[in-house]
Amino acid sequence: MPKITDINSIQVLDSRGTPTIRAFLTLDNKFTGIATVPSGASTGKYESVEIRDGNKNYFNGKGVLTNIDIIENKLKPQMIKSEFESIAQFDELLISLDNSPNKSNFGANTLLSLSMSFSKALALSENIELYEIFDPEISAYNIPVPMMNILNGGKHATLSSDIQEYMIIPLGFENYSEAINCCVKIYWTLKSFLESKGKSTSVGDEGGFISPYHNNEDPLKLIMHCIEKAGYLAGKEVFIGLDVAASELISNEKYKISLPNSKENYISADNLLSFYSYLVDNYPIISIEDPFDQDDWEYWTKINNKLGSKIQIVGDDLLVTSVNKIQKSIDLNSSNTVLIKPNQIGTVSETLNAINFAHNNQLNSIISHRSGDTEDNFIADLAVGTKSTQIKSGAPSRSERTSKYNRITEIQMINKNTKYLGKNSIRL
Ligand code: 2PG
Ligand code: MG
Repeated sequence: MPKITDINSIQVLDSRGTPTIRAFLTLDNKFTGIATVPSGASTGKYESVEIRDGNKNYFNGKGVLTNIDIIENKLKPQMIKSEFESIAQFDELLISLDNSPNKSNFGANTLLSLSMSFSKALALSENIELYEIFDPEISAYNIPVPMMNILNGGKHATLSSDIQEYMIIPLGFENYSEAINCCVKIYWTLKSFLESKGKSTSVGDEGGFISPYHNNEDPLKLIMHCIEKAGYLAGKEVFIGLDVAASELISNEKYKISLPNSKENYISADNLLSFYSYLVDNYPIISIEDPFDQDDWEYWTKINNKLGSKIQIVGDDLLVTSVNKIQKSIDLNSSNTVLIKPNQIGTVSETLNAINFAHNNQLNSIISHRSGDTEDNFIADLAVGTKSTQIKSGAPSRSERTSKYNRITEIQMINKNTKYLGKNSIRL
């Protein structure tokens, strides 16, 4: 069993210029795992807690020197020279040292940096690829379908749509490289369209363009136009997904969302549900994430009953990568797909527990980046290595987004027996 001989960490920047933690964990066989944690903007209320310095004179309070100090003085002394035979055993120690229900003592960002770097070090020392470390029972791996966010809105872009993400999903292809080619061609077509109309081609946090429309249906018309113009068949080769991130839109039980031909800015949950039904009837939408607020379980169940046999109803802020929340969603029949973000829960093994729990209950999982992300491509391996069916990593642009898609291409080169999931990725 490998022993930990050294742990170091530094403050680096994420894609928004916000400080984050990079950890280096070395085993006695000299292998070092290096990992950098991402950070969200539309964070769910029930996520594990990210801690930061809070010193307003230094990176507006967003520094992570406190976390580095915790690693150096509180965690490292407990870990150095210890042996761990699995990620689960390592994480158990992290969780017990933090000793809070939501990682608020040491911070989910602090713990995750160590959990990820330990996972990487372990894979290196076992001389296997990272994706092979997560589940030793898997022998044949799949290539997940990318969900590419090509129009950014909500908290990820100013002066844009209320809906946070308009994604294209290339289901109708035989292989991953054709699927990527399709997404890039549509993305470039969208750029040319915006240029031709004299509109801005500025991008939001996840590399997608800023929607030029105030209402939330016109972006769909634009995407349909670009799919066709790029030479693809909408509803056959390419489908559309939305992340509404509705927890960011609720106020006094109404949702701030502009509809076409309506002067009202705030609408009821009933009207929002009708809007979704209309969209699903009129566009090749196959997935809606966070359609209602994280506490609005009643309407989650309503939408899942109404549309859940036709499309994915994806729980992000609702489920926060938590087994307990997923269990509640199963009991209430509130969603049919689970979004997975390791930093929502704070350790790799708890992330794996959430994925396995979802899969054992016939729910698909989508592995997701955060809007503040880095060059670390850990989640690409996580998606392949857990047989998750889809991966959401933003637009085909900007390296913190493409590093995940590119790592999947690399995995295909390393492992010739992988198969692109295409239409089989959607379980409905
Ligand atoms: C989401 C994520 C990633 P954030 O809502 O799904 O796209 O955004 O990281 O800001 O929570
Ligand atoms: Mg989301």
